Amino acid sequence: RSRSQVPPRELPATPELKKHYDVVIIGAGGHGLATAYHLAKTWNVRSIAVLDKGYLGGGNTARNTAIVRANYLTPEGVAFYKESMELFETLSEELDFNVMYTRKHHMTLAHTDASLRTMRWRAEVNKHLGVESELIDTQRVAELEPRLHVGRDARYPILGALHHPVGGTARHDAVAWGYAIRAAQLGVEIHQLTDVTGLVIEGNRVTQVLTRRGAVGCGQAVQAVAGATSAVARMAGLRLAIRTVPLQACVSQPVKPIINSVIVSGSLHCYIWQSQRGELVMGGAVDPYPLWSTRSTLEFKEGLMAHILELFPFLAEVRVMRQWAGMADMTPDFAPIMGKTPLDNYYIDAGWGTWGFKATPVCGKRMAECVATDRQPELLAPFRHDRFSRFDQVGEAGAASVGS
Ligand code: PYC
Repeated sequence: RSRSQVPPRELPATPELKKHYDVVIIGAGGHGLATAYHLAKTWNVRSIAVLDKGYLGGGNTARNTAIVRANYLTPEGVAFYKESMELFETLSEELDFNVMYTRKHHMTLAHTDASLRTMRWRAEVNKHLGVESELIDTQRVAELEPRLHVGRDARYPILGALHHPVGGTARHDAVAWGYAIRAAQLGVEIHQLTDVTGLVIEGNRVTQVLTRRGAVGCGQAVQAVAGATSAVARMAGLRLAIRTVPLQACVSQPVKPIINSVIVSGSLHCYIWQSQRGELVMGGAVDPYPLWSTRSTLEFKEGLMAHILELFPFLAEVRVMRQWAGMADMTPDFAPIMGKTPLDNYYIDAGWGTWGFKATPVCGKRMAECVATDRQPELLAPFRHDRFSRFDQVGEAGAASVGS
């Protein structure tokens, strides 16, 4: 196609903040932007403002490690992430913006009989719901990832793995920018550096969103602020079953292609994959204490590397280039909190712990449906905020990668 046909890749200039919008979305991360895009595109809502205290895609969207997969444990979780993976497959075409979605073999290693059992369980649930997953033995693991140390002399020898051949990665910033640019072209206003300081509630409705740039009236409001969920929910008078803890990660200096797949070890609390630039992307479990901080620690790096080197001893000379942390809003059942709330016109997209990025497309699509129809979509029904008081939890802990 000719240069004049290339769609815009920049955000249009931001207009003045208006006094009222049909929908105000708090949080210009991937989820908020995807919701705005689908509200505008699918449901023809054109008066939408997305507000963010920082810059777009600058919170947890910028801090995750870009892995996408659907190999969850519960039927509810698998169905949800399956739809997200399907949307990822065509997202670059949908947005006419290259989100660098790349399929990679995803292997969750089992080092104990107990984890082999969980992997088999996940594989069976996955297959039943049409998600490609299977339990494989050590020899097959070695064929797929020849440089992985699979010897019996390892401290925790690898007994097998849950193999998810359709897992992958996508460029997290590109996902946020793609949704933002296309939403803005449809008339969505994205107001960065616009902290929300309070909500005015009249009757059972949020009527105004207070920002440091003034009050904004709203027909409906959505919060999608991973990491700050509890603070914003409190403005709406909601107390959620969420505990916020840092989740750290790091990348190495770039090296030539040496690792093909995404490798996760729940027992060793680590995961690793290699980016298109050659950097090794690595992370571990959440920090063992609640904290609102995105600082990263030496303790994390030392602990993580000890485990990474058990899997790939030859990486000992590779240098870590940078490290960081995001804020993980952990729920007791390791599943999100989504959809309608006790307020008539307030909707929530939260509880993203260590599993939020891969849900971005499905959240956008289904949260937009929820807001536009004012009904909880079937796919989101299991994730209602009040499931904890109804003893109806989703129980996804066995599939939360290394999140616990
Ligand atoms: O759920 O795949 C995952 C994941 C990897 C790192 C953090 N979460």
